Amino acid sequence: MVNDYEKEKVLAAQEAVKYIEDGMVVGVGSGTTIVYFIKYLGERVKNGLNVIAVPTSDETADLCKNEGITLVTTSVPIKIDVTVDGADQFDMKLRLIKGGGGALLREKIVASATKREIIIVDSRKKVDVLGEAFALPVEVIPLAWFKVAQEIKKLNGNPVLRLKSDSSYFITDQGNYILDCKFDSIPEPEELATKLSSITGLVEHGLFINLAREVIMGKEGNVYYFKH
Ligand code: ABF
Repeated sequence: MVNDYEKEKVLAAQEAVKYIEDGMVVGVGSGTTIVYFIKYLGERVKNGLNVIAVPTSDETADLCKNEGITLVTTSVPIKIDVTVDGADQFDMKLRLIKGGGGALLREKIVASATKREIIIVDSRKKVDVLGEAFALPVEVIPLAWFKVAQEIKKLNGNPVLRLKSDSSYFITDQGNYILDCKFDSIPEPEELATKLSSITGLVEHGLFINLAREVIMGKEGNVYYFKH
């Protein structure tokens, strides 16, 4: 039985796949909403659509391969026509928190090479202020995690090293660790993003600012568009 949020993800994914055209280079995000997008993209590819996909995680690459979607995995192309990705939170300025799935570094590299970044979400992801109900993920070099954590505390964050369910360290596709950093809220994401980016040993943070062009949200049987 598919619950309401799963239906919302399906609706958003079905809507986003309409924007993929023959001959496009398509960035493919990660996460449970994107699993639906890959399925619908795969259906179109089986019906003759010709695209090249740029995956944002090893898991996404495997899913695309299973659908028979052609991939570029060696290097991110300079120009990606459209990327469809998920998010953990978005606000009305289309600022995002991403990285709940641990793929934020490649997601951001792909987003930054993309002309049109489309975010697909269920209705739980829309917030007034980022960070109140979700810890901001940041990717760190393993050697530097403790030092980076101390510096994030000075910014009033509460960083926790991400572990897997068997208590071993969560390792990203690039071999790094993730710190999940709880802030009371993030009313000025641009300011925090700048401060985080200046910490040596911090590889990338999950604040995506000026990257998303539109958010497609499923909610109660309808699809809503947010554009900036
Ligand atoms: C990725 O998947 C992330 O950046 C984000 O963490 C997550 C959203 O996942 P879901 O679609 O599973 O809610 O896009």
